Amino acid sequence: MNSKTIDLIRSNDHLTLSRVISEVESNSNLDNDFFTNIYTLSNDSIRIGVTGPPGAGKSTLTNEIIKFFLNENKSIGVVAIDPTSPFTGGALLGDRVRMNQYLFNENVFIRSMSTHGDLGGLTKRAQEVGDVLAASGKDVIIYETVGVGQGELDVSKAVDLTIVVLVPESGDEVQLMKAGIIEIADIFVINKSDRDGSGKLAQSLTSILHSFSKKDDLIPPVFSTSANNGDGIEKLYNGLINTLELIKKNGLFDKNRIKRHKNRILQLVQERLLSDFWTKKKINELKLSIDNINSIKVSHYEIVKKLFEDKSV
Ligand SMILES: Nc1nc2c(ncn2[C@@H]2O[C@H](COP(=O)(O)OP(=O)(O)O)[C@@H](O)[C@H]2O)c(=O)[nH]1
Ligand SMILES: [Mg+2]
Repeated sequence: MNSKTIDLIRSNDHLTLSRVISEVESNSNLDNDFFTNIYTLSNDSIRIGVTGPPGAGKSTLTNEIIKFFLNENKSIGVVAIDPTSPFTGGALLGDRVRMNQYLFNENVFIRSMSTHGDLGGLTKRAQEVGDVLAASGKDVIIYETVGVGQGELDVSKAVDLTIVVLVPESGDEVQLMKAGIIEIADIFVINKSDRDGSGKLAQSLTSILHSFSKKDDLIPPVFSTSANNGDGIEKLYNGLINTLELIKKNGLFDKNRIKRHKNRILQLVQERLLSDFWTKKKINELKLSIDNINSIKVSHYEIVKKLFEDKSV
């Protein structure tokens, strides 16, 4: 990656962004230097996660939130990660149709990421896509993800603030607790509040949040919206800005970022160890030694020990 590419990213050239993001996704050609060079450029953006069940209205809501940021002269990057519908799938097509009003807007860049293949590296790659978008000067980066607390797909660990989107039918308090959403949400949205049951869910959610929070914790606010007609979005937007200010003031924002930074170091070390270890020869050697096993006589420890001892591969 040459310095011209970095200049193009910095100048918010969307074609270059697309190309570089594809490289991040396919893990090709990007070296240490590239990420080191964009690192200082990549810390100014606010990263927001919008997560919740499929069909809850996350894309519609994101689309509405974008309008408010644009009104404040902010630029936005969106990374949509949807395991249930990879690139060609229905929901993403829906996202594209809905969001393509921004196709020629240089202040909005929307990208879908596939979860195909290497699941383990998804959070890492999604973070790196965020780094590239941040380096292009986007003020806000929104990650839209399906579901919550699903291990590798848990983007809440990769953002400054997580919005959990529910619908009136999302279930009772016990189900919500089991789903693990209480811990990850900084803000709750009950979307589709044009439907029955929204008020009741808002009430029970608020009461769980109050009974479970510790003394100095910020209690996540609960907002009711109807994203498809814009109802409640302004309140949500103001709540979002307010929550950001609060977590910046109480130190949580910085604390989170440092934790994230440490995690990314550990993640990178793990990845390096794996890629250093798994040379082509090593992969072949493992395959051979496994293929040749036709009894259970030799201990698995012994076989693995040999793999690690052989420095010639
Ligand atoms: N009734 C109602 N429908 C909504 C609302 N928000 C979104 N929808 C619709 O719900 C469907 C799924 O929305 P989408 O944003 O794609 O959900 P996502 O899968 O969470 O991204 C679409 O048909 C939207 O038009 C809402 O507040 N009320
Ligand atoms: Mg969506």
